[in-house]
Amino acid sequence: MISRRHLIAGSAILAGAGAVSGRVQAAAIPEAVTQTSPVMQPPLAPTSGPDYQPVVTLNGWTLPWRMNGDWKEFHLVAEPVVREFAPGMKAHLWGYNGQSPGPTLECVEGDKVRIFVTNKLPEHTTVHWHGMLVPNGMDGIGGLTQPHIKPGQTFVYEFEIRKSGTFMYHPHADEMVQMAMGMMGFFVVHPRDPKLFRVDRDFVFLMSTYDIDPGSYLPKVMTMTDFNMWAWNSRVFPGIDPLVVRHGDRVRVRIGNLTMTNHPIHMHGPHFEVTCTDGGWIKESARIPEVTTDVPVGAMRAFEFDATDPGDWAIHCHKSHHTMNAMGHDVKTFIGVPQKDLTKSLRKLMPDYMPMGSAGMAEMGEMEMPMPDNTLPMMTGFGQYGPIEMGGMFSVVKVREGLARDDYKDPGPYKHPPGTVAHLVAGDVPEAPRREGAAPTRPDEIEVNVVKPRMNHSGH
Ligand SMILES: [Cu+2]
Repeated sequence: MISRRHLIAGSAILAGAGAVSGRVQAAAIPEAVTQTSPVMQPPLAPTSGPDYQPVVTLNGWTLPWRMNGDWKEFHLVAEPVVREFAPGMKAHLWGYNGQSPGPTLECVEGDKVRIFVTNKLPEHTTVHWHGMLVPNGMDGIGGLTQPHIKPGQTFVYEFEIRKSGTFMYHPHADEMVQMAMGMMGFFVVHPRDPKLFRVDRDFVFLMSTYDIDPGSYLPKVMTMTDFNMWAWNSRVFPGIDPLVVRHGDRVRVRIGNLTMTNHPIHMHGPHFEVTCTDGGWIKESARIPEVTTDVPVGAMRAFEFDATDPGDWAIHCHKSHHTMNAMGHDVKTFIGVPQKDLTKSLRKLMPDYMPMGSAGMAEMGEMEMPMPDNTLPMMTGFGQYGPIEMGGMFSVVKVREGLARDDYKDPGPYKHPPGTVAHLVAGDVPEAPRREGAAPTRPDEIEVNVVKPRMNHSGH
């Protein structure tokens, strides 16, 4: 679904496939490649310069470039886009080159890059290269380091890349609105030495949050804390790609956080080490083994692991509200409340009132709730054993034997070896023996004693 916006006669060379030379091409703006499908595109292997293992952007893609002399040229277009968050729900966002987030930019330490930015938004914008060491005038702060890019204008940023690592790009103009609308992307810089920090698979995704009322299409840009769509690359579970990994691979996951709260990312299965922040690579002797890493606001964390154990390993934000979707955030807690009579009286006031959650909320995972159009259920997704009861920031690391080096296709559910799955046992549960004088444990046995504070008048 790549379309070519405006082909420039004779210079339509993509993906660094060859050098463009001559004065005419040097002055021309390269074509802007667009991608509108939320399907993960294959990694873009380098065709010139030092070798590297290209990254894979979950539900996204890497922007092709062209070589112009020894400059690597990219063209970003800031524009309104339609993004599908998961099948059944689309949002009207702002992004780059057809999508939110924008395409991943990939370079090598020492590259000279020239990035054209065309503004097709209804208001001005800029691009800031978050974490990158650039000349001050290339830092992209509207008003402070450059004039704003007005609608219809194209600006160019030029700098030499001084340091490898993982960076981000986003506007520094009307930031609250433009980032709430989904404007952001990844900028990955590989080390010049191909052997340094080499991995077999390298995944990237950005975290973003939106407040989109059920049944509507537009994020509420004034929202500061109470978001209802917790997204990875502007997708929510079950719309987020699995991280497909070959058994034995060394794997890196790079996660950027451009939301307004921190996200403790927890991965089941193999333990990992955080190996890189926006500020650079962490020395091996300073790495700490983890199963959860907090990704602070306005920061990036990259972690690495060896895919030692085959299986379907969950990866998710550990703030449990962040693994839920929009519908149902206002549901009241009714655990333990018999709702029959309550429902009768509430229905007099609200004919559509639906009792939920007397025994917890799990029933919502299976429920076919009547919902407005363009709305996802609060918890959803089915696995091979039943409803997964998740949403938002949740995906699966799928470690499999015998995959091809470059195979990222969803292999389907993991086939557990016989006898290795938790299972039902037959028989009655014996009553636990009660010790003499033991404290009551069942709610109906607990007596509430009100103890009045003892007043000590004696000394006064
Ligand atoms: Cu979170």
